[in-house]
Amino acid sequence: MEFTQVINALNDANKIAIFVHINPDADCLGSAIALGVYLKRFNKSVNFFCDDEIHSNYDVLGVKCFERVLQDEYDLLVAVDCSDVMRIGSYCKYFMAHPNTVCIDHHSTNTNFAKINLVKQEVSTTVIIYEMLKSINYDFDKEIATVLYAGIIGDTGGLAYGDLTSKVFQIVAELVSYEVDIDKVSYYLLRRRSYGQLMLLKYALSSLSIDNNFASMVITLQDFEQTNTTPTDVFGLVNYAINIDEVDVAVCLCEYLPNKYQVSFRGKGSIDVSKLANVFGGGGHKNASGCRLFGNKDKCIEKIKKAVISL
Ligand SMILES: [Mn+2]
Repeated sequence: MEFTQVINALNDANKIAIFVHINPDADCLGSAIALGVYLKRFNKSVNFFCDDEIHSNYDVLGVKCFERVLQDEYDLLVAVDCSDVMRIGSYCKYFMAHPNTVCIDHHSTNTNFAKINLVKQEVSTTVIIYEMLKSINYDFDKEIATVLYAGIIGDTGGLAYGDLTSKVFQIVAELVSYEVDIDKVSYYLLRRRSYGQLMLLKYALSSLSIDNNFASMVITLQDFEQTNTTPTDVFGLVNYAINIDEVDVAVCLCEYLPNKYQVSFRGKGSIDVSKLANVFGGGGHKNASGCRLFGNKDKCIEKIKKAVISL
C-alpha cells in the first residue's frame, strides 16, 4: 500500500474527523495530532475524537483538541493506530457506514476495515506517518516532530524494545533535530506519576500471584476508590510483573465496571501475546496486547492460564 492514496484522500477532503482507539496511548494521540498539523497547514477543518478519557500525562502532546461527541458530518474519516474498527469505540458504526474512510496502523492483526488501509509493520503508527510525510518532502517543525517522536517513545518503551531497527534511530535522530524537548516528553510519557498511581501500584503488587512462568495482577474498583484514581491511571503496572526474571507471560486485570476487566498482556522471548489477546477478541503486538473480559476475576485468570498453555 503506497502513501499516495492516503495523501490524495487527505488532500481531497475539506472536513476531516480523526479517530484514536479507546484506552488511548501516545502513539494514537501523536498520530492523530500529526495528521491534524499537516491538514491544518492546508486550512482544512479537522476534528479529533476519542471515546475515552485521556490521561493528563498526554497533555504534553496537546490533546486538548479531542472531543467526545460527534455532531457534524465529515467528508473523510481517519482511524489511526486501530487494528480493528471496534477499537474506536462507539463511533464504529458511523465509521463503517461512511463511504470515505482511511485507516493508518502498524498492528499485524489489522483487519483492513477502512476503504483505504495503510498498514505497515513498523514500531509505531507515527513512523508510518513520518514516512508518508517524508515521501512528499513535508517541511517538519517542532510541533509535528514532537508528536511523531512521542509515538515512537510510547510504543518502544522509550527506545528499548527488541523490534527497534537502526532505521527507527535514524528517524528519531532527525525528529529530535527539530528541538523536541526530549526530557519533557520522556518525563510525561515514561516517568510522571501521581501519588494515587503509586498507591495503586501498592495494591497491584499485593494482588500479584505467580504460577511457574505466569504472573497475574488484579486492580479492583475498590482499589481505585481507595487511591482516588481511575482506570486511565493504570498504564505500565503490568510491566512490574513481566520484569520478574522467571516470568514469561504477565497479565493485569483492571476492573473498570463491576466484573468488567480491561486486560493487559505482556510477553517475553518467543511468546506471542497478540495470539493470546486474539483468543479473547482483543489484539495488539507480540510482546504487548490487550482485551476485555467479563465475569468473576478468578475465573477470568483461569481462562487466561488455559489459553497460555495452549499457545
Ligand atoms: Mn501503536
